[in-house]
Amino acid sequence: MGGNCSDGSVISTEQLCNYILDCPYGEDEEGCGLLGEGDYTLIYSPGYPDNYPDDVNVTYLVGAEDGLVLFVNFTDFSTEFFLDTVTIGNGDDPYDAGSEIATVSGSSLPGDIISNSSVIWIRFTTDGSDNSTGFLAHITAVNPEEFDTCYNGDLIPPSEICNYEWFCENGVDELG
Ligand SMILES: [Ca+2]
Ligand SMILES: [Ca+2]
Ligand SMILES: [Ca+2]
Repeated sequence: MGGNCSDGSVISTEQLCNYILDCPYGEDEEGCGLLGEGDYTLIYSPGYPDNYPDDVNVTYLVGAEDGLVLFVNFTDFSTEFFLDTVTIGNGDDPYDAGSEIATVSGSSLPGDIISNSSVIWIRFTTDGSDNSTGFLAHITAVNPEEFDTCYNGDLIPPSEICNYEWFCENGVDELG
């Protein structure tokens, strides 16, 4: 390793396995330790808890052991609505639009999210003006068998059960 990317660009040792894709092809996050059941990591916007800069385009990658999924709980969230966004997806390819789970922005705390794969990507992009404090997320590796599911198989975060809002397409999370 030594901090060099395959295209010749140089990164510091702190940038290896820090959950942030620093090399152009993300090889600095390959072969890193995976979260075991109950393990968690914190992901936060650049500069947090100070304001993030303009023109951010950063991608985070978090992996858990096989068979586990990732529970994303935002504990702080403030971005410029619609223009500075956080997108979360299943797997390790942020350019695969079909893998997207959710895109969030604005000043209210997003609901909890559970992936349906053992790896997730999170991309944070901001435009050229107006910023805020960004986000702090706790990402925990969990056993999918501990959660109820929608009819389509999506796992239901406990906070979405009987909270008077439909999480599942057909509102099964609000039954009973
Ligand atoms: Ca990195
Ligand atoms: Ca902005
Ligand atoms: Ca609900």
